[in-house]
Amino acid sequence: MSAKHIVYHIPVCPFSQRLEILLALRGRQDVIEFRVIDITKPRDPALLAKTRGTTALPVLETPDGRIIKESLIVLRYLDEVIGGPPLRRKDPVKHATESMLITREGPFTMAGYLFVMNQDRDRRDACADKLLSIYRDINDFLLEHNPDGRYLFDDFGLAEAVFAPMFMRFWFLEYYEGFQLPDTPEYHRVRAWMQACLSHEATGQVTREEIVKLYYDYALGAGNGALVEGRSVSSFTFTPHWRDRPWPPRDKYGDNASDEALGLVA
Ligand SMILES: N[C@@H](CCC(=O)N[C@@H](CS)C(=O)NCC(=O)O)C(=O)O
Repeated sequence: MSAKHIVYHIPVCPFSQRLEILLALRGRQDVIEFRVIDITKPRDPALLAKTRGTTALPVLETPDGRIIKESLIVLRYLDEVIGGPPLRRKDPVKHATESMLITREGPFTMAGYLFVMNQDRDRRDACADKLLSIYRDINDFLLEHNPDGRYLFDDFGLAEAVFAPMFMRFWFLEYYEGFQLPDTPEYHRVRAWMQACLSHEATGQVTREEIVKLYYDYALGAGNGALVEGRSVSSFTFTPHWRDRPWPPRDKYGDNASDEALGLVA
């Protein structure tokens, strides 16, 4: 791959991190020019014209101007066009197996995001149960295909690049919901997989502190840079930098913190 591809993205976005993980694994961060989009501001009409009106990111623009959307598709595309050992398994049965695991990412992501965004304390247990049922399903899948390993197969591959960013985002559940995987056998295999993904050197693009601070508004039910009632700055803002802000309150069901208390205004 010679000419540069462009990826329009939102820093800290898990879907975009999938692509960053692939580049880190290949040591080829040079092949993509990442252009940062501020989700708290109106979208540039020129970009909207390219995407034909859709706003979800990441979006990849090929050197000849074609637009490719959806992180799983962009990931598979880049896996093919960037030189080096592919993330996807070459063996057709193994590739089918990793693809079956990847079909779980949508429901998994949805369950985690609905949980963090839930504002009704009485629905908390139902949200946790839903997410735990998916963890158990993944646990069972991993036991079926590689009972004694850490990854789905021998090493970090396509399924790991897809799930690792979500395991990291779900640090917001630990912080805002006190959610932990129970220490019982039905979660041991998925916990080992999760830990292997989180400790892999190619997944270090974001930190727990960054996620907890930026996703505070999600914990109040406001996603995608939307403003929480009574606030004038989104927790997704670029300035002040998240490092310079205090940790948000853990109790998402209590009083909402102000812009000032969150360190969002000078
Ligand atoms: N299914 C999409 C989801 C992408 C997505 O939801 N991205 C979020 C950022 S994490 C986004 O762009 N939100 C802003 C918007 O949708 O306008 C993918 O895998 O690429």
